[in-house]
Amino acid sequence: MAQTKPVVVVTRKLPDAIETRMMELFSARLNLDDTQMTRTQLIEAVKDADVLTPTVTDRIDAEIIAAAGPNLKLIANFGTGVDHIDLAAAAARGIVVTNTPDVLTEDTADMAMAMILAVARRLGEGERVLRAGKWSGWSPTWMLGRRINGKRLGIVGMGRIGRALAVRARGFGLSIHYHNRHRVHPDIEAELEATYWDSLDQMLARMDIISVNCPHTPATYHLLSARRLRLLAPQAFVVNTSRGEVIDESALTRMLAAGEIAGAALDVFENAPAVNPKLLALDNVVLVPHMGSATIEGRVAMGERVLINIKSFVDGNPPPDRVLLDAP
Ligand code: 8YV
Repeated sequence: MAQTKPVVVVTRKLPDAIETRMMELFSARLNLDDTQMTRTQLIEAVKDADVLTPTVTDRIDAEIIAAAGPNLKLIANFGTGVDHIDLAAAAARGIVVTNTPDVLTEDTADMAMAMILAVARRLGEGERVLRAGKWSGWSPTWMLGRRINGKRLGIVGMGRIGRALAVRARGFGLSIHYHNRHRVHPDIEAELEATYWDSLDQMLARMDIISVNCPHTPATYHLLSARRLRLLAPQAFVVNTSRGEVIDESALTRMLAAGEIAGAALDVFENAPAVNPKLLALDNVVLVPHMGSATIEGRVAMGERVLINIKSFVDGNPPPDRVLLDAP
């Protein structure tokens, strides 16, 4: 007897190859014009969906989860970060959540490295001057940045992306320091010649560059608080390719404006897509619109990961990328 295909609601436009496969495998409801779904549309969509595939731009909170019909058993997120999904509410309803780890590690680490270089060498500033027709020619003392080679990089969060960044940064002559909930395996530390700091405060005070690479969870909200930002040296740079919420963005902005921190490169923002106008007005910042994993290869690989998670689940097998609720 022919079985009906599970209804999969995909909230945003995905690469064509992924959408085609979605249509072949499932009864997929695609969003071909990529208009962000409203809350009302999301609430309506989860009523009869078997699977929801959201992205970072959808807030899947307790209210949306409560509106879900009895068929919704899987939220197969397109993306690694799941801070936009109320995991506890999903778990309470017996809804499994999956994400797409691994496949965006290298691209995001590339972006973090590019942003370290961009902010320290003032690429954005230089480009803005040139494009504005304000460049009057070379000068020995104009637009000087800071050398990367020989400096200390403090990585906050030594997961996959943190480690991939460390590999790159060593190639640029940076020494690697890190703070993480758990110390990484001694072999990895040895390979990266990485120095572990149990105390984030102690590490922050000693670094030339800080890169935020931990996920946003209740435990990491404003991890770089105003108090901790004040521990940074005035010549330090801050780079964030994780989530805006990990840094107290208002405090960071105030300190950048006051010259108490040398510069920042941000791919993510607390109220994205809105960006604090005071940040926009600063010259010593590189601002990128959440492009960390934005490669064609990465997006296709993320989509394939979503397909594998859904197919495994609907076939009755454990999906490979199940997200477990952190112990409180
Ligand atoms: C994704 C990201 O593009 O995967 C993540 O956590 O931050 C991004 O790079 C986005 O989340 C897609 O939903």
